[in-house]
Amino acid sequence: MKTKAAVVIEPGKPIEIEELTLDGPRENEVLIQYLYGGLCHSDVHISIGDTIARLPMVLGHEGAGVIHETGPGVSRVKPGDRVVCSFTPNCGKCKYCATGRSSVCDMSAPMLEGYLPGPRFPITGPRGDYGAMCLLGTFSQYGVIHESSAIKVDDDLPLDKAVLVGCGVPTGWGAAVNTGQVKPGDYVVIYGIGGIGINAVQGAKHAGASEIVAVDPLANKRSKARELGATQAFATAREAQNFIDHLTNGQGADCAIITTDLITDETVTDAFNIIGRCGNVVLTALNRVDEITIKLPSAPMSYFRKHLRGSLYGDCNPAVDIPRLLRMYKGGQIKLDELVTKTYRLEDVNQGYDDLLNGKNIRGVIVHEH
Ligand code: CXF
Ligand code: ZN
Repeated sequence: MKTKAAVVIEPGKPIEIEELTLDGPRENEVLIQYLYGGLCHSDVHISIGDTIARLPMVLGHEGAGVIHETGPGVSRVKPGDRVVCSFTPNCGKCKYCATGRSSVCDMSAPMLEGYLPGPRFPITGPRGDYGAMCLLGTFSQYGVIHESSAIKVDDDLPLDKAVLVGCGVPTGWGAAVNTGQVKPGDYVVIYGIGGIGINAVQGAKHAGASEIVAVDPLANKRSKARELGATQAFATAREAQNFIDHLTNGQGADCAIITTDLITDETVTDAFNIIGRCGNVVLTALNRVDEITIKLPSAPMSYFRKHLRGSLYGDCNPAVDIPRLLRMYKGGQIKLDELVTKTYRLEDVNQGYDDLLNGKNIRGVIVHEH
């Protein structure tokens, strides 16, 4: 069948809309009609060239839609099911899935090459085989994905909001709750209030933090952070450091979460200095894999038992945590409606990313036309 999709052909060039050909679902694969795709920063990293991926690639790793067809052997979903996509498949059998760490499932290794197990590329077009971001490619009207990338959700959920639980919400929420191990009464500092940082605010609030300090140079981001649970919001790391020093009598924060688009060694140093003994610094940003972004003195790590922790998908297990977060949304324990700043047509994907890069959006969402 044919599908219209947003594709990165060459880094540094605008994202292009192309009509591509989609093969039918094979063993353990499903055909999904995407209804919504979230504009997460990780996709634009590829089009800019900050992240090296196999090209051409259909972008989009936050998606929600309806299952249209299932291949042989599929048991997790059936035609007609409404699903939110997980940006990592979870095979359930590898060492990591079997030990509750399915965000790093073996099957997710080719996220940036974008092929299904095989290797197999169900999307083809004028430039040959097309990869699909995170084995999804949600900036396409249709996709063929592994059944474990599709998480069935309740029929009454608004998918235009639930789509954000595919990446941004668990990545931020889990960075505080899981990776940062925030506890009731803790002092937490969050650097960068975008699609991830705002959900780290929500996670820290959920975990019962007493003080949630948001750091972002943009006033609109600081005000959104306050709206969703930040107790303080500063434009600079220096102001946050002064506040925490004063508040804790120099003892430092319990957790610092870095959710800026790209990490600089300056921000890592700020975060390292703001935490106290046994504190956690959580890193979610995605720089180029070979770039050195951490320059720290090691002795204070030992003396003061400080931890630096990398976090992927907020260390969540998507198959259980996507439904969990959606239950919490229904129960009013986590906000989604307030996260969406603007919706876009697929053809306006470059505008959506310009708005993101210019700091206008907390979250933008593509609404597919069918
Ligand atoms: C990323 C993780 C690395 C591959 C692309 C998606 N996660 C969040 O945006
Ligand atoms: Zn993402």
